[in-house]
Amino acid sequence: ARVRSYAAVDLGASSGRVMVGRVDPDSLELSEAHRFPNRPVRTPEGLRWDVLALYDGVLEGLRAAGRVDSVGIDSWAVDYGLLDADGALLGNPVHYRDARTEGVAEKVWASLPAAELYAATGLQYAPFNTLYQLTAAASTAQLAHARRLLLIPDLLAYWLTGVQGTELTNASTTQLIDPRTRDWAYGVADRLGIDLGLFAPLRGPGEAAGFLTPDVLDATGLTGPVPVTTVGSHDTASAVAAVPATDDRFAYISTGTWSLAGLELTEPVLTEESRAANFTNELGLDGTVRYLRNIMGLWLLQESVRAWGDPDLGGLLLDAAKVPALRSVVDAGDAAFLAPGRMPERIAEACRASGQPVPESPAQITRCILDSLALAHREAVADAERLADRPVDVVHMVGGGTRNALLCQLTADACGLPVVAGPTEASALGNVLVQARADGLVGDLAGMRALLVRTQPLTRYEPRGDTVRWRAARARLAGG
Ligand code: LFR
Repeated sequence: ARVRSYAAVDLGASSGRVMVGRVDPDSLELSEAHRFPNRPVRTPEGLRWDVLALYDGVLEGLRAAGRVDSVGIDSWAVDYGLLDADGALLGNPVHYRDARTEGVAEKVWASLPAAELYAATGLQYAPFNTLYQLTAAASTAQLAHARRLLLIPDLLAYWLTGVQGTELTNASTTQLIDPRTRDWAYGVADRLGIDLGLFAPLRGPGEAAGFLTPDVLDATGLTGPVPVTTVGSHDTASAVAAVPATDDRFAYISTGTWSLAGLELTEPVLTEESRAANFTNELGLDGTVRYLRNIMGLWLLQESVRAWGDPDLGGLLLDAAKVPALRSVVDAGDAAFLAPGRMPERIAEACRASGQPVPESPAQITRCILDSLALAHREAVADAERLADRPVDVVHMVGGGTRNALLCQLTADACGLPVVAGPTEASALGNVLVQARADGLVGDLAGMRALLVRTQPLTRYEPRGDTVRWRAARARLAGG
C-alpha cells in the first residue's frame, strides 16, 4: 500500500510541535519531530506572542521531519499579526490574555447590542474575540498602517509559502463570520467600522495553500515542491475532527489549556437562551458547527503549578486524588480566571466568597480545580444537549488533558455518562487527516473517524456513584 507522510504544525498556548503522520488507508502513525516552548513575553506595551521564536521552531521542526508530502498548520484562535503595505509584520501579535480588551465589549454593545451581535455571528462572549481586539486597537498607529490582517496559522503559512489567505474555521472565532452563510458578517463589520478589506480571501480545510518557498526549502534542507495544505487551522476544529466517534450521539471535550465542551451540529443555535448560556457556534469541517462553551481548563492548574515553583505533577495528582471530593468548587467558566498570576490565591478567594471551605495545600487546591472542571464539563454537556435538543450517550475527551486520568474519571462521574478518552494529540491528528483526505487517502469525516477508532489507543471511564452530589455542588456554586 502507498504510505504518505504529512507534517502537522500544531501550536498551543504553552508549546508548539511539529508532528509527522504516516498514513495509508489502513494505518495512521503519529510521531513527534520537534517540540518547542511557546513563551509569551510581557513587554512594556503588554503581553505579546514571540512569533519569531514560533516560526523558528516550525522551521526546525520541518528540518527534523524530513521528506513529507504536505504540511498543515493549526494554532489557538482569535489572535493575529498585522502587515504593512510591503507585507512586513507590524509588531508582535498581541496575546489574547492581554488586558487591552477589558471593558471593550461593553462599548461595542452600546452601538451593537449583544443580542443582535449573537443573532448575527453566533459567537459566545469572550473578551478576546478578534472583534473586540480590533475595537481595542481602533485608534492605534499600528492598525492605521496595517493593510493586511493574518490569523496566526495564516501568518505562518504566508511566511512559508508567500500566499495569503484566511482559513474559515479560525475566521469563525473572530466574531466577524455569519455561521449560516459561512461568509463574512458584512452588516456587523459595517456597523462597527471594521474594514473587512484587511482580511485575505477565505479558504477552507482541504484547499491548497501554496508551496514552501525556495528560501524555506533552503532553511529546512527539504527538496521541493512541498505543498502546504489548508487544514482546520483553529486547533479546536482539528481536535474535534479527530474525535473518534462512531455515531452522532456524542458530546466532546477538547481538554488542554482550555476545555472546549459541546456538540457537533449541522446548524447553528442562535437563540436568546443559547446566548444567555454563553454557547458559541464556531465552524468545523464539512459544514459542521462546533456548538460549545469555553471553560478555563487546565490553565487553572498550569498557573497554580507555576506559582508553586513547578513541583512534580504526578505526585501532586496522586495527593489530590486522596483529598475528599467536592469539598469546594469554583466556576471554571468565569472569565475572572483569564489573566495570568496569583492563581492559587484567586481560587481560594473565590471559595471564600461563595461561603465554602477554603482550600489551602497544593493538593487541596488541585482537587478543587479538578472537581470544578469536571463540574463545568457536566454543565456544558447538559446545557448543550438541552439547548440543541440533542441527547448523547457518550462523552469523548481528546487532547493533552486526557493524560490526567483523575480529570477523565471525575468528568465521567459528574456527567453520569461513559467517557472515552483519546487521542491525546487530537489537533495534530485532525490536521494530518485533513491533509491525507486532500491527498485522496481517506474519505469523509466519518471515514477519518473510523480510521482513528481502528488505530488509536482509547481509554474508557465508566461513571461511578450517582450524580446527586454533583448537582448539589453546582447549587452551592450558584449560591443556592
Ligand atoms: C484552544 C483555543 C480555544 C480558543 C482559545 C483562544 O487552544 O483555540 O478554542 O477559544 O484557544 O484562542
